[in-house]
Amino acid sequence: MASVVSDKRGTYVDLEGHTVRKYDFLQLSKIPRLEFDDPNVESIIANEEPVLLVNSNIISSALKWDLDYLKKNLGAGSFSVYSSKTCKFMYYDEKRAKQWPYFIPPTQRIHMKFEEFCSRVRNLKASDSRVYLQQMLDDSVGKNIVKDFLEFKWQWLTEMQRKMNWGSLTSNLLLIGLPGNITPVHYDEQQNFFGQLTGFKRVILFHPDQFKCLYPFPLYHPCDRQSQRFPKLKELKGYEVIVGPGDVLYIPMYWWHHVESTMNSGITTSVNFWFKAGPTPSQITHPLTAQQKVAVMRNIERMLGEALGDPHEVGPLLNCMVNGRYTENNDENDYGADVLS
Ligand SMILES: O=C(O)CCC(=O)C(=O)O
Repeated sequence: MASVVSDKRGTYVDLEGHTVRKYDFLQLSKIPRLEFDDPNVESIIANEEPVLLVNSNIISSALKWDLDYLKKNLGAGSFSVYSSKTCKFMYYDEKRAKQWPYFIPPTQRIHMKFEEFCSRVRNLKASDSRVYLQQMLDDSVGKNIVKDFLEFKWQWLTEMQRKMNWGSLTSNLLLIGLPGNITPVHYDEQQNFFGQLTGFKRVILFHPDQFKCLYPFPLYHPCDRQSQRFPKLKELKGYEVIVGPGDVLYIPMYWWHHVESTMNSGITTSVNFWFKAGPTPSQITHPLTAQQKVAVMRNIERMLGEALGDPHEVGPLLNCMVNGRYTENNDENDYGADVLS
């Protein structure tokens, strides 16, 4: 039986030597851990299933990216740092937030020099807001960082991109977090190779077919793609994995993921590789995959928003269309048509 500890922020258990949040109500299986050159890797990625790649050297040139090295080499630019009163750092779209007058931003984005971020991290008191640096890497970084970046295993990455028929690499997000920081469950519309550089993270993933249990915010909401409530938590079936320095986790597009920095491995540094989806296949086969169904739902919401001219009208119109016509318990044995006949 794993030992359990609690503090003001939550209850934790031991998972393979890592102290993580206790979520024992979730049914979680393990993600496969494979050598990056294992012959099964390609077919798993082609099937859009998550896999942890170990011993790959894909990001080994950046394993030295701890706070001291980054402080010396990251450059004098300004960095995006999110501040939160809790451990949770839920993403939201700042532009959309302006159109939702009652929306309370879950975090605040501030800009600071890397030196200031380091001093915030090193002097953080338990009562302070927590911080999470999340910055797209760009060409403002120092020359040693550029050198490390160029030494990533680009040949393998671009070969995978070509074989999977993905679109272009859109960005590399650098994430530097404190023990216990949580990125709550959400999905992205891009393919992701998520590389871990320092410290350990626990990643919980759910297949896109779990959409109905995760209740995402509407498309036009600032928290689009984030889960808003969990009434069906006990029905959820997911996967989990611990990622450590040098590991690369493939997070397929539309797969839900919760990411948590473990409590006992210090500062976590990660860098991801986001790729655009490939083109829609010319031949559609039925039944559609769960991923394709999520894309269809998003397109319907988008079209309605454009047709109605006001994103706030999408929900009422969808409800009006569905309620009593397509609700789950309204099958053909349950018409009750005789009431009015
Ligand atoms: O590492 C994290 O906290 C979140 C990363 C993430 O959600 C992503 O790369 O898509």
